[in-house]
Amino acid sequence: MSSELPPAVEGFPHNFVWGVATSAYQIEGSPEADGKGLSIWDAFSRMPGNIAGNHNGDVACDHYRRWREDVALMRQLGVRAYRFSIAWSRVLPEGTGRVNRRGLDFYDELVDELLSQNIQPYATLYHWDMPWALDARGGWLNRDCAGWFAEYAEAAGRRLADRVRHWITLNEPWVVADQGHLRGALAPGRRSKYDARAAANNQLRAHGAAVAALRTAGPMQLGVAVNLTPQHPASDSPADRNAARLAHAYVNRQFLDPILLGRHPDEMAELYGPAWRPLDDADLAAVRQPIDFVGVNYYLREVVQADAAATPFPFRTVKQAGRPHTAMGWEVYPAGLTEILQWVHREYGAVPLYITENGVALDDMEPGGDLAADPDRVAYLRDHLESALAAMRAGVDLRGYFLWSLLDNFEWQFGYGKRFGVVYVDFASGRRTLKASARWYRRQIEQG
Ligand code: IFM
Repeated sequence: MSSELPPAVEGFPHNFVWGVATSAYQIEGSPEADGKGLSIWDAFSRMPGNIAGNHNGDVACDHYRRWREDVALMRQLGVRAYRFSIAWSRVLPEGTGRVNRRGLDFYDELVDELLSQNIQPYATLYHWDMPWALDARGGWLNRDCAGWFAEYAEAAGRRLADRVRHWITLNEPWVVADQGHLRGALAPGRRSKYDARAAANNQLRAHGAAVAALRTAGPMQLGVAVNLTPQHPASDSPADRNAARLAHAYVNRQFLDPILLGRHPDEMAELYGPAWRPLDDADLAAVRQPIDFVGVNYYLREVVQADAAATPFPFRTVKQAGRPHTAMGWEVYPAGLTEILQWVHREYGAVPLYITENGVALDDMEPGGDLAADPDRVAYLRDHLESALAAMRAGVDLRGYFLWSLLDNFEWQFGYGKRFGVVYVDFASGRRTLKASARWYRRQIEQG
């Protein structure tokens, strides 16, 4: 461990869960290996123009073949937990019906290897890669998808729940609804408020159905991972404050209110207008299953300004000139993590929380540069851990932190151009190199 690394953030409890996170499509590659069915991401990324550089996840980090090496890297980092996602179409190539034993074998062996290295597996069931066969049946627009998802959850649980104690149903359902069904930036590339609403409702129903299905598979901790982003008004004007209230309901409350409180935020009707379709009471009751934790994915804050002419909503975000931004164009705003954790704690009661994602894409890994030097990432991580600690000191029941991400990987519509990893990946050769942030994170885990 080199001594020039900044010190760890001290004060976390000894049982705090230190982890790293990834997702299937972003790292695995091998889209058709061992009987896997294609997913909407295989289809979407093969359509020219959808992804920067026309990249796709066919190889990605080649994790499907190099996973032992990746577990060894985790071991080197000293992490105690690994959050990964299961590719639905490896388990059920057609999305429902026939279970593909070889697809499950992959995760089965991964879990065994993790446990043998003393790393607890945290499995996410859905990180955006719906089986393509189900898209042909309407995907998230089809009410039946709650049943499809429960069937998949049950199949995964049957095989893995004896060893996987922590399960996350959906990752960032807001992104799926907004970016995948309203703005068309992500798979399946739909662009309609009606579709976005249906996708939101049916994901909520799928979450409830999967929780109910998994509860029967054995004792386990079940949760959901949501992206939360503080929405601050650009000014004190009533119009901007109202815009920030609407944006907050849209981004932060749209999924948590139904899941934890069994109701929709009042603002939804105003936001969706004629496309507004609430779930009925029976559906809301099924969505509001008791869960054991909420996962918070935190990256940035947004500053919101009223704009009556803007579509699809009457507000827009305003870039904060002079403030630091990441390679994604996201404002670096560590205090927002304390704010949002405290907000969840206040708003929804004492539900245990995990930070299921936090990390940063930087441009300092360009060819010719020092692959291993990423001081800005270390600073970002330190500042956000300080913020997490501040929330805990203020009474938030925060149980763990999963750094996004273990590896540089396929960053969706941006292809391989945005590097979030604490491990550098040379995508031509697959070679992995630890960045300074990886060495620092090891120190953090040891001393923090
Ligand atoms: O890479 C993504 C991840 O898949 C979901 N949360 C945000 C990350 C960074 O954009």
